[in-house]
Amino acid sequence: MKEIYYPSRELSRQARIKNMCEYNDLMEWAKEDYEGFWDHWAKEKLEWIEPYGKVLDESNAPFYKWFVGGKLNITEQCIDRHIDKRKNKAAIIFEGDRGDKQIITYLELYRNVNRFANLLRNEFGVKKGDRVVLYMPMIPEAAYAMLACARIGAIHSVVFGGFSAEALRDRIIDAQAKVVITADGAYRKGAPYMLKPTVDTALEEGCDSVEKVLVVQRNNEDVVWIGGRDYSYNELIENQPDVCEPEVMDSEDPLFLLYTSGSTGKPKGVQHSQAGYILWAQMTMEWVFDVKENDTFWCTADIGWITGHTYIVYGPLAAGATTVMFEGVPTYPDAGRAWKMVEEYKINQFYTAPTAIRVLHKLGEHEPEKYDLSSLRILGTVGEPIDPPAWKWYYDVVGGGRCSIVDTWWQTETGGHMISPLPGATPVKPACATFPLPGIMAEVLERDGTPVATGEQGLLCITKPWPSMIRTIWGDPERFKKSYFGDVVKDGKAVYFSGDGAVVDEDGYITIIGRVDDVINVSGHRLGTAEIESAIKKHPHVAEVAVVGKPDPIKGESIFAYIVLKDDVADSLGEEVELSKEINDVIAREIGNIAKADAIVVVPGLPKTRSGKTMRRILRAIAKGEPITQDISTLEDPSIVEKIEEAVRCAG
Ligand code: 6R9
Repeated sequence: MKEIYYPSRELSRQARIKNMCEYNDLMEWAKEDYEGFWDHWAKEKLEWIEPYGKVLDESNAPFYKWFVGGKLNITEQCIDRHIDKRKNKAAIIFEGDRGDKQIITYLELYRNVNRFANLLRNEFGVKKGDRVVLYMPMIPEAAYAMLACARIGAIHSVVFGGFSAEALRDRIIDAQAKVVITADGAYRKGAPYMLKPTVDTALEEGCDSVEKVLVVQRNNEDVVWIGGRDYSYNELIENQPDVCEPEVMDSEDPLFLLYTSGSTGKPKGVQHSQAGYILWAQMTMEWVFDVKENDTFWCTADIGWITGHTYIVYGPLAAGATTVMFEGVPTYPDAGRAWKMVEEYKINQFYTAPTAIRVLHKLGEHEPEKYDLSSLRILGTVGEPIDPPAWKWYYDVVGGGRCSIVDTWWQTETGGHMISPLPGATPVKPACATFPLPGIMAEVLERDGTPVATGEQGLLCITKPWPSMIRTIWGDPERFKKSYFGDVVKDGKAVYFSGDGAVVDEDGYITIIGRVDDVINVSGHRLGTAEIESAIKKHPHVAEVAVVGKPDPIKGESIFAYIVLKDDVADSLGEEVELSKEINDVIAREIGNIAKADAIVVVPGLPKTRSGKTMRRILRAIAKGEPITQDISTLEDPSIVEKIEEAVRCAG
């Protein structure tokens, strides 16, 4: 039996959902009248240009449509509607790596976004439906660029700045982007780093769709300019008018693509649409973070991930809150940086990943005590399972035992939170995501759709469509169906399977175990084993490779690669250290530094079944140093297991 932490009376009193009775009522309402439930919120929360006719169209499942026929522009939801009441309120507080600061009011945000939108529309000819790739640092212009695209109906696709030129190129080509927006570079740990050269390399091959590159000058380091292709944002923005007519968008028009890793093949362009996404982004800000008029909200994610999309840009702005954007890292110049910022800006909600919590804990266990963190009310965690010690430290030391912790489970595909405690209502068990949010039908099932037995691990599914869900995979509707609706059938209907395993306890609490497919979660970053393997295969000496995740005390998981060398080199190569370095260089080139392997072990072969399938479970067990419990007699060559164990022992 785990300890239970109840929300303080103070937090419950002021929260929108104040207790479990209110939660149950909302859930009952959604169960009894699903469409009525969502109809209510869509009418209450969203600014419509034209009303929708139908709440949910399930006729072409799983290609669900929400708020069918409605017209809106979500930048009006995020900006215009706040101008009357909040024009002088801070929309974005920006803190640069080196401590430089900028406050952008809602009125300034309005102007900056409108001017940016005019630039794209008038100077670059970007139209509704065109794709614009962003390869940006964490600066306000990144948020302006996303919103400017939304203003004119262009589909943005943000690529995380840590991805390599090859990875960027793949995404540009898949999206057939017309424009790339980047910066010369930015600052990290006190020093400039560069982005534009990576864009230049990406565009060297196969990116014929790209007509123009817009460069924000952030660090003013020298970059190469290609005439007729590259333009300076800082120069072009000067002459743009302050007002840009918003494009009238259909509820279901695509808003953005965000590439994420799956268990097979190349990253997939997760496509989100307008109305449903913004509705849930705003509602979760209100329900899960209980954001209030004078709150200052800080999510430490990068805008290159879904967390940055929904909880730095769209959610906080739709809710009319003040959102903090930070260019640097929370450990520079020291482990107190984040806490110093909390004190200075009187942050009320702080949202980060377990990896960051573990690093900050390790580097500065008592560091939070040096700062006044009394403004904090709600602490959030996301991206990977949190372990009880990290949870406890977050609760006791960062939150001073006063704050609610919301362990939010969700995914790129879900658009916003799915399972999370409600800060004023849910009695929390440490390191447990607790219950689905009102309106979200999350269940832990067996493959045949029956609920899993209490305490047993099952498949985490969402059994009814929800407004902010993925609409399709860009350009590959079949893959969309197969990836998400191909595994679990409930009552004769294919339901959304997340790829995660979970357990339900005797009180109905859901604990997320982690991915049960071939996706690895390193520091909260999702990486496909297939993707890393195909990168490693580009090394000329590699014949075969299998990659697995190994539990890591800080990063959650680390990457462990088993390599089989080609026959002609196998004997002559003695230097594994050199080879490891070369292989990691290949990974860095093909994907980015975040996908580098922590261990690379040369083995004589892989454990394969007679049908040729690699038994990853065996490889995972060996990486962990665990005894092999599964039956290996069905392997093509059972003796290989011992040889692999031996190779790992020698390498270790
Ligand atoms: C938002 C985001 C999604 C995967 C997801 C799961 C893991 C996210 C979690 C969590 C345990 C949580 N995950 N939140 N695991 N507890 N609170 O991270 O999206 O990058 O698509 O990753 O992250 O494995 O399937 P994304």
